[in-house]
Amino acid sequence: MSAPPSSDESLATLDRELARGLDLVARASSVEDVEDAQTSLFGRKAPFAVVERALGSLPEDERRRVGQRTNEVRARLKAAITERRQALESERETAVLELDRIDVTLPGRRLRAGSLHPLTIVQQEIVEIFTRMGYRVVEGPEVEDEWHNFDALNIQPDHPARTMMDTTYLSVPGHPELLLRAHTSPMQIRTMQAEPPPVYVVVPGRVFRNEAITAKNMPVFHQVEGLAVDKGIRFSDLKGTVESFLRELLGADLRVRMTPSFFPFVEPGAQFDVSCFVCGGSGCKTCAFVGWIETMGAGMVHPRVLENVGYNPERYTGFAFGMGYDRLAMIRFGIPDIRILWESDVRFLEQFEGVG
Ligand code: FA5
Repeated sequence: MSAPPSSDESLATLDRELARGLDLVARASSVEDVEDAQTSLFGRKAPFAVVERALGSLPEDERRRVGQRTNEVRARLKAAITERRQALESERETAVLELDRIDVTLPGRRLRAGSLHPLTIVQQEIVEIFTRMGYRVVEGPEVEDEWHNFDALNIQPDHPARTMMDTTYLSVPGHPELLLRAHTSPMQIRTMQAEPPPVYVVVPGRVFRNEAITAKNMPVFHQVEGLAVDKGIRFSDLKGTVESFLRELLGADLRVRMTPSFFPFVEPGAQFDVSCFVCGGSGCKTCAFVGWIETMGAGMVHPRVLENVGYNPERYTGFAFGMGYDRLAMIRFGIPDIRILWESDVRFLEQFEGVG
């Protein structure tokens, strides 16, 4: 250990430390800098501590002189440290306040609202129109069995309709009959099985067919099924319901056409077409030059279907319809190609902001 400093050495050290300390504190640009300066000045190994520790070994009068000076220097340095710390703390507070300042006079920032997808908009519109007419909304499974998708709907195993709806079967061990539903009509069966008549329901949902993609066809598309079974329901009820629905959805000036069609689960069966939204009926590429666009299949529920679910066809009659609403969305918004609905192109989707 080196010898303790003499009183002259100690006084010199105190002067040096005072100058060094004042300089350090003045240059501190953060509260952390001030704390570092404090440690450097008053830490256990700092020159100041050495001087303090040496006081005891000085003769009486020198000790008083050096001790007095030590107190003065400590007091000045501590005062400088406190002052600088306070100044920096209040600077920091001002900066934070400035950063958080809310200028209530600035105009608000507009929140960018997204848009509903045109398919969602049309589905909601369809459902809303039928709900107003007193129909309930139900949904059903996308994975179906052959009985609900075909047999119960009077589509026999060798019936051409079974291949017309080119169906995707699932390979689930022990369940050879499982498939992705090819239409929403199985929900006719499930609804009637679950409750007694009268029944008024619409069923929106996704359906699947093994089909080539074209401007009007997708292997995955959307249908809304409708079913009304009650006492005394007639074909004219079907016609009136569908016509007023189509006019409400697509416009009052639209021409609606009903032509005969065949589906094994209805008798008689029909198809509803609307005048082409592009050419107005004179014929163009969109309507394949016929002037009309097919919107849905429909008809009176086949008595055998009613029997299949335990309804008495002598007492109850009903109608059903099934519309592809991808195509209805195309008509509703003038979309020339079904594939656009699946591309998620933001420039296309942005056009629907505020609609629906
Ligand atoms: C059916 O699916 C019957 N279940 C409809 C029905 C219900 C008839 C109740 C009678 C009573 P269809 O296969 O025609 O029928 O399809 C109905 C609608 O789905 C068509 O009018 C069409 O708008 C739409 N559609 C059919 N295939 C496609 C496809 N690949 N892509 C887009 N839409 C399609």
